[in-house]
Amino acid sequence: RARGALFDLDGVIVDTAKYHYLAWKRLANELRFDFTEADNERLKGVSRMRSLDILLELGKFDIGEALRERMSILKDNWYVEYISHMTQDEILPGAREYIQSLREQGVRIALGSASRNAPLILDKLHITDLFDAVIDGNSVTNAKPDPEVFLRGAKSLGLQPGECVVYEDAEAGVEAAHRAGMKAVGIGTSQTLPEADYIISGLHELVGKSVLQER
Ligand code: B16
Ligand code: MG
Repeated sequence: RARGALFDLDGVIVDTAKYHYLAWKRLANELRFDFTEADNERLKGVSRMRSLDILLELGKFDIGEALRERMSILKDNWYVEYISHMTQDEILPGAREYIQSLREQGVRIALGSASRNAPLILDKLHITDLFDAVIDGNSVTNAKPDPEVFLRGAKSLGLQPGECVVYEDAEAGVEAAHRAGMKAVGIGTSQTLPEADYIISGLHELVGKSVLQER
C-alpha cells in the first residue's frame, strides 16, 4: 500500500503553463521572434534555464552567460507578476479534494516541483497546509528526469521510495519517478505519457478512490 503521495505542481494541481507561456512569449517578442503555444509544450516540466535555452534555440540566438542570466530574470519577473494575481479558483478540478482525502486515509503528502516559485503558488492557492513536505526548484540541484526531487520528497516524509506514488503530467517527471523506484500516475493520455503506470485526465477522476487502487 502506498504510504506517500508526491505531486508535481504545474499541470497536476494548477495550470501555470499558461503564465509561463505568456512570459516566454513576451521575451521572444522582445527579441523579435514568435513563440507559439505548440513551442511551449516543449517547456513543460523543464527547468527555467533549460527552458530559456530551448527558447533561444528556436529564435536562433547564441548569447553569453551574463545575458542569459539577465533574460531568465526578466522572464521570471514577468511570470511572478502574472501568478501574483492567481486565485484559489485556479486549482485544477478535484486536486484539493483528492489530496485531502488521501490525508484523511493517513497518506503522507509532498510536493515535487521543478519550480522555484512553488511556495508562492501554493500560498496563492491557499493549499500550503495540504503538504507535509515541499520539494521544489530551490532545493533541487538536478532537474527531472533526474530522480532527486522525488527521492528527497520520500526522505522528507520519512518513507522508502517504493512506498511512494508520483502524480505527473510531464514525460521527464514520469521518468524521474521510475528512476526513483516509484510508480507514476500520469495526468494526460497514453500518447503523451506512454511510460506512465496508470493514466488519468485529471485528479478529479480519482476523487473517492484510494491510492491503493492505482497500484
Ligand atoms: P520556475 P512543475 C515546472 O513546474 C514547469 O512545468 C516548467 O514549465 C518551469 O520551467 C519549471 O517548473 C521551473 O519553474 O521558472 O517557476 O522556477 O511542472 O515541475 O511543477
Ligand atoms: Mg508538471
